[in-house]
Amino acid sequence: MGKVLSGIQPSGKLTLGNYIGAMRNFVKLQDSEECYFMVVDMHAITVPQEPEALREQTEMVTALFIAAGIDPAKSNVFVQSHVPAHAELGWIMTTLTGMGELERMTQFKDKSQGKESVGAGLLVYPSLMAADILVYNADLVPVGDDQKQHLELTRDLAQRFNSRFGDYFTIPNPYIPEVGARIMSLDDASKKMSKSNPNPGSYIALLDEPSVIRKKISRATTDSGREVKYDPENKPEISNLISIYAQVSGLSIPEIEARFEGQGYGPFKKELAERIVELLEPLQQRYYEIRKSGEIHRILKEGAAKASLIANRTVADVKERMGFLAPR
Ligand code: AQP
Repeated sequence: MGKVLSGIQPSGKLTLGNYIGAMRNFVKLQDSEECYFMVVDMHAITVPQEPEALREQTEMVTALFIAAGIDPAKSNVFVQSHVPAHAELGWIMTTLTGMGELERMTQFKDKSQGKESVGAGLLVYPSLMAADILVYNADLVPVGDDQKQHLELTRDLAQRFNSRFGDYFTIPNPYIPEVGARIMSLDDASKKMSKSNPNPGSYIALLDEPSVIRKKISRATTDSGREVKYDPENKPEISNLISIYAQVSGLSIPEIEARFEGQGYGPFKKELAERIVELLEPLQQRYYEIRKSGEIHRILKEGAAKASLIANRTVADVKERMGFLAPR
């Protein structure tokens, strides 16, 4: 049984991209692996957050984990800041990371672009992410395509530590879906669907009501022409919608093309909206039941207690290897 670790930031309303790219795989892995799934609130504060919204979104993401099928009896579900070992190992990893490595990160470049002032946390975020993974000696990290570069850094840092201080860390591997690893925005297929996009029309939130989903899909940008044909290079907008259709229906791309041959974008979009509604309605129902049950805090407390046992041991081992004087 391998160890699996992943997290999602409570930095907005979770999107269909988060679900298809990451959460769905969390559920798949929990039957065969030892899993750690966390709400990464310390990553969320690398951009400004409203305190009340951060608290609410942290509960919301936890409840969505459970509603999506993560079973707290099988997986450890917790909040990153409830296990302080993440921050401690995060600092240690920062000291092993080169500035050039951080400045090269595409996500840092995208998120800092055009901003007058950028917090240092946004730059060092990948070192904390490395700590999140290494603190459990995880073998596998289910993430979307956008996190691949951060995972490569994690592997480099693990190897760097091992060569300086002796073999200790497992070198983790990404677990990225073959299709659906990068769902694009509904208003611009050159950008990935993102929960912090200020335009809510650019994403489907997992908690969007059916009428909102229908409206967002009907307004989604399409390319010129009317043929439902998968051609990401020349028709990126409709290709993105076709790939979402494939993800939510389980049909293959040729099957979808054949189904809508000669029908144009209208009927395709209508059916796509219905497929998304069908997928999300039961998830939403479970979400509201979980929120009402008041179970969230108990689940998080138990998850953090179990995670802390392993994480604290790792930090103690790392400090010993690095030469920190232990308190007596
Ligand atoms: N559009 C996407 N397609 C496929 N996978 C995606 N993920 C995010 N967007 C897509 C995957 O979801 C997980 C959670 O990501 P995160 O919350 O840690 O931050 P992120 O990758 O930066 O996701 P967002 O939605 O874009 O958040 P904001 O807007 O706050 O930055 C990751 O596994 C990610 O790959």
